[in-house]
Amino acid sequence: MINITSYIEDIDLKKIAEKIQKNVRISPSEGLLLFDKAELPLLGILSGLTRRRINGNFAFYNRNFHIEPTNKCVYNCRFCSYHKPSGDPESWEYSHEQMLDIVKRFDNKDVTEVHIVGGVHPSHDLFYYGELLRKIKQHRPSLHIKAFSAIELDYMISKAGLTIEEGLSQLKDYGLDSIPGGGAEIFSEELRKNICDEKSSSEMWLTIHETSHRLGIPSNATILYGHIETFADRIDHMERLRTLQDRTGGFNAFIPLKYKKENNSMAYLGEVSIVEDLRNYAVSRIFLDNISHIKAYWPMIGKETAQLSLSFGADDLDGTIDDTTRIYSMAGAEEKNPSMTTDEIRSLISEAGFEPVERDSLYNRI
Ligand code: V47
Ligand code: SF4
Repeated sequence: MINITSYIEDIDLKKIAEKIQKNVRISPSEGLLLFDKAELPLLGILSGLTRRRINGNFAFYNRNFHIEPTNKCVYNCRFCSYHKPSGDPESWEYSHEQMLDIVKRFDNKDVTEVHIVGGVHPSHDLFYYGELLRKIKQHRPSLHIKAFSAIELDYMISKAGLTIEEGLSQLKDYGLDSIPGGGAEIFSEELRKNICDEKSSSEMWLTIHETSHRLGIPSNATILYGHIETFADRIDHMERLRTLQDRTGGFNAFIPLKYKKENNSMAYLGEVSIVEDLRNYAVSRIFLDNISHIKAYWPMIGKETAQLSLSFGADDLDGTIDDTTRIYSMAGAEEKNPSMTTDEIRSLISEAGFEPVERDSLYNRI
């Protein structure tokens, strides 16, 4: 095997590379150094080592669709292009029947998962959403329901007058199988005050995920990057996730979400480059040594960057989607009507030199 460290001149980077080669965890300050100093090719090699150790040459995808129950939201995050106040002509709100109709459109298709995330509706509580889950499970018991960001959960559970533990355990009984990673944004309390002051705190986000893991409900984690955060803020965010994962082991995947600038009030910031996206995937893969999967969410970054990300630590492209999400197209994402056939997603992966593997929501091979 080539000793890659002999090619690295910077003494600090050389030490970090040696650690990664030996499968030794890197510290937050070493993670920061990678962000500050490591060039893209080196990050590709180092993240490739970790990626191969955890996921071999496999790249995963699933067959899924989304339901976005409403874009009405009690909050007003500065980066969000999606939410609208009640009464706005662009706002929507589906009834249970309309959402079941979306589920029924997939009756003859081999989908395995429905992803349900929307705005925080002022008048819907846990019992309203619990009934929705019950109806979906009654219609198609085998469909895995991954639903509700921690922000939606916090609101619907407190509106129902329950504790987080009671609420999550009731939702599990209604049919909740796992929780998506949204709402994490960036954990720095100072930045949260600036970009999403009203929504649940970082501490609450982490408590909800920790409680769900303890109740046997796995979840994902996200980071919103490429806005006003520093590299140190990204590392702080990942360190809080890594510490929680050491305690529970309940996170399935980490999903870096790139800030997109259309139709929101932070557009003046612009967007980071594809090089920055790839560097971010790579450092995430190396730093989060205890989260098995790094997801490149293709409707957000586009098919080509998602394909490239497989060589920078990502091992999961999420799913076929079938044109059922608007969150990113409203924020100016590459994919306006995101949809991929299984053949397309598989050849995207093979073309990049990886082996496509269809997975279920818990990353079992199908
Ligand atoms: O929390 C909102 C983000 C998230 C913008 O768990 C934006 O499998 C970029 O969490 N630019 C919701 N991002 C989506 C989400 C998600 C997506 C795919 C898969 C999974 C999963 C979870 O979308 C929000 C927020 O961080 N977001 N506005 C924007 N302008
Ligand atoms: Fe509401 Fe979520 Fe948009 Fe924030 S990001 S305004 S919580 S829909």
